[in-house]
Order: sequence, then structure tokens, then C-alpha cells
Amino acid sequence: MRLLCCSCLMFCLLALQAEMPVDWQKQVIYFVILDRFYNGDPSNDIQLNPTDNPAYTFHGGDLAGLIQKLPYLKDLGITTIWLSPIFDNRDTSFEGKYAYHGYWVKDFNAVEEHLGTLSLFQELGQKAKANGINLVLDMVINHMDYDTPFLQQHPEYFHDTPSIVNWDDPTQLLNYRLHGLPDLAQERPEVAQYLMNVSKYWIEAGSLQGFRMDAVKHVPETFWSWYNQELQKAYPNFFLLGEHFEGDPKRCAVIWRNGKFSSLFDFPLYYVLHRVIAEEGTAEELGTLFEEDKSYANPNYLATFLDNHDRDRFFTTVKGDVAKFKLGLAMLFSVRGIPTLYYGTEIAMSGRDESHSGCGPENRQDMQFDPKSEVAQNCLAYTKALIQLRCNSEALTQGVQMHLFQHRAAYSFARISPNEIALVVLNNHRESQRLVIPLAFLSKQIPAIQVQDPLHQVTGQIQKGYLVSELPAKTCAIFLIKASEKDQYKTLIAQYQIARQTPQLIPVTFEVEIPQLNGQVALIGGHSIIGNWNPSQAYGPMQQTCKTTYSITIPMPQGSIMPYKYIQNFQTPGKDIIWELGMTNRYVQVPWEGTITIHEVWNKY
Ligand SMILES: [Ca+2]
Ligand SMILES: [Ca+2]
Ligand SMILES: [Ca+2]
Repeated sequence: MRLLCCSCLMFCLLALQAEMPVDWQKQVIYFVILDRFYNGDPSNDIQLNPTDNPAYTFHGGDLAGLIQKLPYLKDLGITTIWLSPIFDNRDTSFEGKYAYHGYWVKDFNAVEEHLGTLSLFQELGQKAKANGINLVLDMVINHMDYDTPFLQQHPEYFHDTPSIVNWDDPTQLLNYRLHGLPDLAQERPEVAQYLMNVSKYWIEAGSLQGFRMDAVKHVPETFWSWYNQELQKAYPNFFLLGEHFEGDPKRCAVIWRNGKFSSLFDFPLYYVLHRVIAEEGTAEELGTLFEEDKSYANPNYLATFLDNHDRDRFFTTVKGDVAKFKLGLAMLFSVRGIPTLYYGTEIAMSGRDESHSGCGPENRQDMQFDPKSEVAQNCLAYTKALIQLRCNSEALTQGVQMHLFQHRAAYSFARISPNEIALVVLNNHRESQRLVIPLAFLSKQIPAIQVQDPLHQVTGQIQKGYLVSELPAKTCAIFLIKASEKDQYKTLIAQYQIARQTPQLIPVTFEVEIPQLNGQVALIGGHSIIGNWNPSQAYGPMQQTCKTTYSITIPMPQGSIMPYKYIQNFQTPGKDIIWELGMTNRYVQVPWEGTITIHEVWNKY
């Protein structure tokens, strides 16, 4: 009897677990291009022409191969697979290129014969679920193959348009052919319903938990809004991840909200991480970017990434510098958002994208299992450790992200969750740095303790409202601090969110020395308070306080970060504005309380 009760309870618990909605901010996504992942069944391989460029041909990877490699993915620790399209694609080459990638759909109602069968796709869905892995399928709504038979059967389903040539023209972006591919007319009710029906069919067939939506920019926002809401109604918590190729967070926030997506790829962060880690960008760019997080309903649901099938592999971007590569990974797994790995990034695969290589995409090579190189093994172990660290951390998965500190070669932020705080410090310098990070808003909440990051072998000391840490060159330290009592940080999170929404104004005094003055001096920058870089709206004129010093006090929102510069000839009729020289902007980090005075010299270089 007792045994029976136990097994009943166990069954109920398992059933409950199975039905628990997926918390998408806790996921680690892994993107697989099926044809390039693992060949589990050579009998479905295509017979190729020896003159074909191997970069553009089918390589034999398939559904059977992915099923065989599920244990590898489980061991890596990822929790969600984003799978390239499995629909039946064109069979022959087009201008020397084959549809190995899956984006040239011939028939939405069948599985591509080189990838496997419907029953294998169903088996994948079930086996992934049994392994605790969610399946997100790439859905191609914008277009079909160049000469799909569907074009003859239903010509009215497509726009009768040429290829997109002007990428700034919104009409062309929506209704013209993307790289010559016939463009579906989603504004027609019968087309919208057709796309809805095939979508639902594949959700059921593959026991899917989500779609990655291709080419968001090329499909009307009104369609996305309807389609995403319909699917959410039919499948609550179904994940709709949009690929909106856009570097401006404000524009991303608009399409995310209006299109009713669950998530968007974080292209703005992708660009900034590349500039900061791989190029000459200052770490201050991170602060300016995260300042825009308030545009989003919840930035924890952005899908963050370092590379993908359309971009250079990140190991190539950092020119094979392992320290920079690992710095990128550490940031990917600690900043807000859902980390998304491209297959092979965990073993530091390299390769340029199609537009850079000149001889076909080098960034879509065959996945290597059991790599022999020391670098690959090192990066694999490091990625696994980061995934484990993140998945076991409440702060890193769910924490609200708060800016702490920025400098040219250093950046620091906190992730605050009810039971844990993560303090993350990036030393982007080529030498070690002793960093003193003001904990500002957190200073009253965190006791004076020593903190440790065993993964990066770094320690830090928290004292008098500061975190002090000596970081080796090119290191990102992640310090986790558990709350001693339950729910200790709940009030802090609430206070922080209120302060972000309705910040108090802090008086910030700017003083600038200008030996030779032209006209009046003003301050201008990237915020409406200081003119949004529009000289006629700049904040001024500044007042002369002694011989060559000019000063002004500006009320600024607490905790905010603003880029700015000084200008001369402000509101001087007949004279052109004189801008401070120098490629990079100045940045002000407005404190949470008190006042601040900044004294600096006009930049002539
Ligand atoms: Ca095969
Ligand atoms: Ca086919
Ligand atoms: Ca279109």
C-alpha cells in the first residue's frame, strides 16, 4: 500500500514536471544545421556532381545523426535545440548551390528526403523531450524555392515582384523577392491560413516547443501579430523567436512588441560585443547599449549570440585569440538574455561567412566530434563549465541586470535575483588591472566579504560599498553571492525597478577648460536632456567660472549613462558649430544619490 502511494506520488510528480511550462530565460539554445551536424544514415545522401563546390553541397548530415548525437548535447548541458528547416527543399542545384541549409522550401508538407523521414522527425521530438531538451524549429514564412511547383499551382499566393535591390525601401523589403526567392503574400487571408495550418501541423508532428522565425523584416508586422497570437492561443508558452536583423535596440523593441514575439535575437549586443572584444571599441559601449534595455518589456528574453550561420564564426572574428574568445563566451553566459550557441562554437570552430570568404560559406563546416586540438578541448571544457555555472545560478538565469561601472577597458554589472546576486567584472585590457567597482545601489545589501570565482580563479573583496578585484588580462570574473535569508533581495529588485522607471534627478556639474574660446560653450549628447546630438538642442551656454573654465549643472536621471561631448559656437549666428575632436565620446555615469562634479579639458585631438 505504502509502495503504491510512493509510486503514485512519483507518477504525479513526473506528470507535473512534464507539463511545467518552459521558462525560456533559463534556457541555453544550440543551433544545428542538420546537413552539417552528423551523418547518421549514408543511404539518404545525395549523389553529387564532382564539379560542385563542396561549400554549397549537401554533406549528408540528417535527423538520424542528430538523434544519435543527443547524448553529446545533453552532456554539453544545452537545454534547447534550434533546428534548421526540415521541410522538403529543391532537389537540384541553383546557380551551383544546393538547398542543404533548408531555406529553399519546395513543399511545406513533406520532410526533405536527404534529411530523413516524418517518423524520424517525430522520433527526434520525442527523444529530445525524454532527454529534457526542447525543440525549436526554423520556420520559413517569407518565401519559397525559386521554382517550387506551388508557384504554378497557386501563383496568386505570391507577389509578382522582382528581387530586392534597394534595402532601404520598406516596400521592397516586404514585397520583393529576397535574393530572387518567390515572395509569399501573407496579407492574403488564404495565404495566412495556409501558413498557419502548416505551422500547426509541424508543431504537432515534432512535439515542438517553439519556432525560430526567419526573415522577420520581410514579412508584415500585422501578419506577425496575428500569427504569433494565434499560435500562443493554441499552444500556450510556445516560443516564437524572431530573426530581425537590426542593430538598433529601440527598433528591435518596437517589432518585438508590435509583432507579439516571445523573443528576438539580440543583434545590437552581437555588434557591441564584437566591437568591444574583437575590435577597438571601448567597453563603455556596453554601458550605452544596456542603458537601452529599458526599451524592452523584459530583456532577459532576448536571444543572445556571438555568431551564427550568416556571420563569421566568433573564433575567426577574434583572429584565433583564445583569451578573447573565452571572454566572449563568459559574457554570453553572464549577461541578461538566453545564450544561443552555434554548433561548433563550443570547440572554437573557425570560418568566414559567405560574403567575406569569396568561395562559399566557411562558417558552415561539418561538426567535429571528439576534436583532437588542445584549443578545441580547452574551449569545450570551458563552455561546459559556463553552461553549468549559468544553469545552476538563479541570478545568471533570472536576475535583473544592473549597471555598476564602466571604463575604456573594463565593464561591470550585477544580476539581482531574490536569492542570489551575481557580480560580473570584465577586464578587456591586455594587461591585468586592479579594479575598484562602486556597488552603488547594492552597497547596503552586500556584506563585507571575500568573493571567489573558481572558474576563472579570481577573488574579490567587498568593503565599504566597493568590490575590489585584481583581474588578469582579458578576463571576465563572475562572483555569485547567495542571500543568507530567503527573499532577501526582493525589496532591492523592486526599488531598482521603480528607480529605473521613474528616476530621481541628480545634479551633475560639468567643468571644462578651454584656453581659446570661440562663441559660447554647450554640452551635447545621446539623451533628450542633452539634445540627442542635435546642436540646436544642446544644453548651454556654460558659464565662465574662472579664466578658462566653463561650468554648467544639469539634472540627470539617477543611475543612467550618457555619451556626450562639448561644442563651441553654440547659438552663435553665422558661425558653424565647433565639435570637440576625437573619435570616441565622453561618458557620464550618473550616481544613485548625492551630487557629482566632472572636470575635464577640451579635446583638441
Ligand atoms: Ca545522410
Ligand atoms: Ca527535396
Ligand atoms: Ca516578403
